[in-house]
Order: sequence, then C-alpha cells, then structure tokens
Amino acid sequence: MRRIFVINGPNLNMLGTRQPEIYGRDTLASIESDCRTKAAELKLEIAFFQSNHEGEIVTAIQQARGNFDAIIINPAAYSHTSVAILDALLACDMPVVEVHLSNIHRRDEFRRFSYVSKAADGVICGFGKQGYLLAIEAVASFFK
Ligand code: CA2
Repeated sequence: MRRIFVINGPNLNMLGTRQPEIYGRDTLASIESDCRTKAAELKLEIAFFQSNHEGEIVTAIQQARGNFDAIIINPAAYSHTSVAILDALLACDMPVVEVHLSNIHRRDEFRRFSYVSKAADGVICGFGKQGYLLAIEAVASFFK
C-alpha cells in the first residue's frame, strides 16, 4: 500500500478557533479525520503531522524518504519564508503537493509568493478542507 505523509505548518493547530471567514470552521482534527476516510477509500496509508517549528518540519521531510511515497504539505506561514523547507522538499525524491486552505493569491501581497511551490508537483489553494482531499486524489492518480 502506498503511504502519504500530510505535513502541517505553524498555527494550523489553531484552526477552527479564529478567523473562520478565512480558514473555515474545520479543526485540524476534523481535516485529519476526513483525510483518513478519503485515503482509506483510495487504499492509501496516511500519516498526519503538525509542527510550529521549522526545524521539526525539515526533519520530518528528511525522514519521509524511504518511509513514505508522497508528501502533501500545508507549510502555512513558512510557505512565504522558508528556503530550508524548500531545500528539504527538493531532496525528498517523491511527489509533493502543496495545499493552502485560503486562496493565497487574493490575500496580502506577501502571501502570494511561496518558496515551497518550487518543489511542488502541484498546488491547491482556496478550497478549504476540500483542498486536502483533492490533494489525496491527485497523489492517488500519480500512483496509477
Ligand atoms: O491558507 C492557508 O492554508 C495558509 O497556509 C494558512 C497560514 C497562512 O500563514 C498562509 O499564508 C496560508 C496560517 C494558518 C493559521 O491559521 C490559524 C487559524 C486560526 C487561528 C489562528 C491561525
């Protein structure tokens, strides 16, 4: 069975508590639960990870090599700042899908650029929780 690693960056553990007009009302736990259901439907294994620390995310990406077959990542604010996460993803040697809950292109100017996109096979933004489920479908299609 193919294994997907879903990585979530800083502050995403706070989802559902504030700014629902931007990020929706879903908590990260409910997103994880729906991702698990979708992965099971597509016969994929899934692991879910969240960290508020850049170095922990870099280490998680490094350790994905050999343990997972694809990465889905919402790098959150690190999308716009982190060459370290970009470099880790460039070296991970597996498909990468970048996800954002909000449409980063119609928000602040500084959110419109993502370093991570340079390492991504595809980018999904603006669809809220659905974006994660679309990313799982995209990964499943890579494996066909
Ligand atoms: O739209 C996305 O998914 C983002 O990656 C979310 C990040 C933001 O920095 C990116 O520009 C776009 C922030 C997530 C923070 O979410 C919170 C939700 C509720 C309360 C506090 C933070």
